[in-house]
Amino acid sequence: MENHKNKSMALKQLLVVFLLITQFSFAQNSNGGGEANPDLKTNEQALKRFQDNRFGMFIHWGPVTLRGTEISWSRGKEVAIDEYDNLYKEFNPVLFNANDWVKTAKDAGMKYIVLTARHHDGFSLWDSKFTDYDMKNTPYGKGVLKELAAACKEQNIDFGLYYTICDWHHQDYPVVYPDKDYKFHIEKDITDPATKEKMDRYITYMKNQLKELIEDYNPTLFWFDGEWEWAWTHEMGMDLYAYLRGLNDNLLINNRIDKGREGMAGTTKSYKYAGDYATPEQEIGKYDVTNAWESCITIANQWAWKANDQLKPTKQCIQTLVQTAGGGGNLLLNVGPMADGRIEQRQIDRLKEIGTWLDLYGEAIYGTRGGPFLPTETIVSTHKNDKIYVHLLKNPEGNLEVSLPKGYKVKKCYFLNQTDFLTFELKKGKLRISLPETLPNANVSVLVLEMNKSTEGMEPI
Ligand code: JFZ
Repeated sequence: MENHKNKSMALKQLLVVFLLITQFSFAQNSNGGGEANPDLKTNEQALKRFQDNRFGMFIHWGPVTLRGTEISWSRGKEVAIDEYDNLYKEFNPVLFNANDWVKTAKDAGMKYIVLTARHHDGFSLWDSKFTDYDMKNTPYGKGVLKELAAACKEQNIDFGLYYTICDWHHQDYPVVYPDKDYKFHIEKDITDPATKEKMDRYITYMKNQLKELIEDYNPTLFWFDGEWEWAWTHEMGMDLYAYLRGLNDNLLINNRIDKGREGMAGTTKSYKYAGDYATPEQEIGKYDVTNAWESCITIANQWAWKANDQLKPTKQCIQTLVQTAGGGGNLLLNVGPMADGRIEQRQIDRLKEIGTWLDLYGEAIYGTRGGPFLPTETIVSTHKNDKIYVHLLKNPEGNLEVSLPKGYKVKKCYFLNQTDFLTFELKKGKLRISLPETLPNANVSVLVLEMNKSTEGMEPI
């Protein structure tokens, strides 16, 4: 009897622990300002718009494209520091045309762009009042953000800015990188008064620049980066988040503003950290339909432009897009424009091919959420209203079998953009669809399952 009682007590305790864990994982990325700002939640409207967009263009660009080496990371490596830091004196992208960039994104089916306003090399792509190391002081003579923001507005594309926390060029930023003495790898003490004083000045510089960006170009989101160095703390991250939302409450801010990111997987460690969405890098995020996330992936190998950089095949790009959507996330596909200001024709062509697929199948991507079927090697799924979209990554050859959650029935089944209905049978909760030998689309074909009721809140299966 006593034993039995203990057992049920233990079970109850387990249940409590389980509930606490699931509660926290629900709260995770919608935590907005982190533990220091419990009332500052993610702007849900901004988040919904972002998630509905599903597909965006990342743009890494700057004077380094004159050399074709990687942005910031080649400074002091392939390109000597002194040479790198003077490249801007030759940077003259006379063929830059904001409307062309935005049209390229639009033709690819992208709904937003995120441009590196400032990367770790510290160069500002706009005319900034707070530094001379900016576009104004290039032979080009002016910033590029004003035109880009206007082009986005005109073509109905959301305008986001990447901004790095670490700046290896700024005199007040206390981390030296690359560092011949390997000091980069030694944990330094940010509470050391002299270091703290420098960092405080640097934070003021960042806040000034960010305020300038908000006031002059009105971005919808900030994509922070460079948070991993020792000079940046959890407290600074939460403080900066609150500062920005104070300037514009509609802003969406990624999780790299704080210290909560778990490596390249990009998930947020816990609800304590600030940030509105997670940022897996160069990989497709894990299935997560509770916490918002966005994978950033390069169309070739380098973030910044490189001559003859090998492009990913069209099929891989499209499959990456459906895999992110099917996993519950966005895809931010990166392109690197050239030093003359144009996006390479090869990249434009590749993007156009993705856009052609989206012209046909966009219904199964935009405004959808991931699931309910968990991703496999053969399928991923998205859903919206009373429809489930099954994206075929390869030909299952013959029949496709999936389990349906209780209470759901399939009314009709057909390929998106095809009029013929497919035959299917339902046995013991298992749906079996007979497929033709050849699928309608060589990249990804999409099946539509019209259900008996709304798919919202459907459990993953
Ligand atoms: C970061 C940037 O450094 C990179 O240039 C690009 O902008 C990407 C989107 O984000 O990626 C990183 C960050 C840290 C390391 C490598 C890549 N690291 O610590 O080795």
